Amino acid sequence: MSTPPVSPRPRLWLRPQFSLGTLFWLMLLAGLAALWWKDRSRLEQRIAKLEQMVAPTTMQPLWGAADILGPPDDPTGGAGKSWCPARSSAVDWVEVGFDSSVAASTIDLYETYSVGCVTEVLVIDRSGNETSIWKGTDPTLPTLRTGLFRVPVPATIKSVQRVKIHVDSSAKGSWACIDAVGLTTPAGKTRWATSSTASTVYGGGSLSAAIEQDPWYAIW
Ligand SMILES: [Ca+2]
Repeated sequence: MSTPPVSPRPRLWLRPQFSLGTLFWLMLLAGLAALWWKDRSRLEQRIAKLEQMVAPTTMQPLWGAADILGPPDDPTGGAGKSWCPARSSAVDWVEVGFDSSVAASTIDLYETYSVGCVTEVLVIDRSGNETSIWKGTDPTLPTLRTGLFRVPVPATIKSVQRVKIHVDSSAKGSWACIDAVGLTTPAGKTRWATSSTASTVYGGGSLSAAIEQDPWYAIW
């Protein structure tokens, strides 16, 4: 009489089995780990906030060369988001550049703090030649501490990419600051300055600034 074949016994590691008790403990451990992680993240956020309150490390410099770049962002004239010369009663200048030449009909000067201090506006071509397009007594009237001076661009100037602005605050006795400089086309489109160099800067910061352009491969 022959012995019946014995079927192969399945390997235990292929069939993991957990009791309900084991599953319960595993779920409890996972829940506790999630709660610990969430609580730790909140604690880190609170510590970072407290550190920032006690010793701010991300404070933005104010009144610098960079503060004349881009669209206006100093609506009160006292927020520090304007280029400001070092001295309150002095003659100074600031030069701004744009990404490309613009067939502008006006150069828009967003003056702040001591409004009405512009004495001359010049356009600089690619060879560095300066052409004065306005000179005189700044007619801009302040609204609180802001004022917009639209300087007409003569028809002889076909395009603008660099502008130099002279200010004199001697008669006002207070800082002649500029929030932004725009080039507005006859169609009403405005481009904003992307680089600047100044004679002096309030607070001893850098005399020049530029908005970094994204490299061509950034679009990918
Ligand atoms: Ca500004």
